[in-house]
Amino acid sequence: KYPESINIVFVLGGPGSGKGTQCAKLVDDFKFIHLSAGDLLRKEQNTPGSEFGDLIAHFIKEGLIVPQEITINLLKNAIAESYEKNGGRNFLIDGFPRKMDQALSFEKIVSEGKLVLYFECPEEVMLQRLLNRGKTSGRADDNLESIKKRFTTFIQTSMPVVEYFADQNKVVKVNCNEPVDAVYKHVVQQFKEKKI
Ligand code: UP5
Ligand code: MG
Repeated sequence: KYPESINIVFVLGGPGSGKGTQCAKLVDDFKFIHLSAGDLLRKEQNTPGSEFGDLIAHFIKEGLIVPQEITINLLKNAIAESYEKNGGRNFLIDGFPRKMDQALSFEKIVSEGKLVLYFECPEEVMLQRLLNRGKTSGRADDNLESIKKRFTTFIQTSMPVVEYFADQNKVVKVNCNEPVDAVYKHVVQQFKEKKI
């Protein structure tokens, strides 16, 4: 069902570290398809008649990780769709996996990741970015209470995933506490070094 050689780059980092921003730039310059797990979940949540709408809304507001079956299915379908439509094989999977069970299931069901981009950013900086974005984003989790919960989940639940990949020498760490273009320069340099 899946192309034999799909290339997956996981893009991880705390809430507001700049995953979406950097992925958008990579799509412009490289042949990548950008799939944000959070975006897919929000889209599913807003699909009329979705049986998971309320559940997703609750987990996102509480900064908790939605049960893996839902997210993996959304990603699986999105990957298959891109492949069938235009033969896309190179994927940036943004904001996933962020819990160990997801990481292991995805490897088994879909594919291993080739590389992990890990965006490192001080919490204070991410907080300011998210509060600022919250003025206009309309995202239900861009408020102080939800942001704090997201930070806690990131440290307790998602960092072990980064460490799991680091043990396999797959992680490229990028400092995100710089202007967007400066961060992007580091990203491109890393991609060149790793021949992505
Ligand atoms: N900005 C970006 N880079 C900047 C820079 N270098 N300098 C100055 N400003 C910068 O950026 C955030 C804001 O910062 C923007 O305003 C941007 O302009 C500015 P963005 O690129 O959006 O950062 P990103 O890391 O993508 O932040 P996001 O809020 O999307 O991260 P999260 O990981 O919190 O959100 P996501 O959408 O991935 O997940 C949301 C929720 O979905 C999770 O909390 C969870 O409940 C659920 N979820 C799951 O359950 N399972 C999953 O697998 C995935 C998500
Ligand atoms: Mg994002």
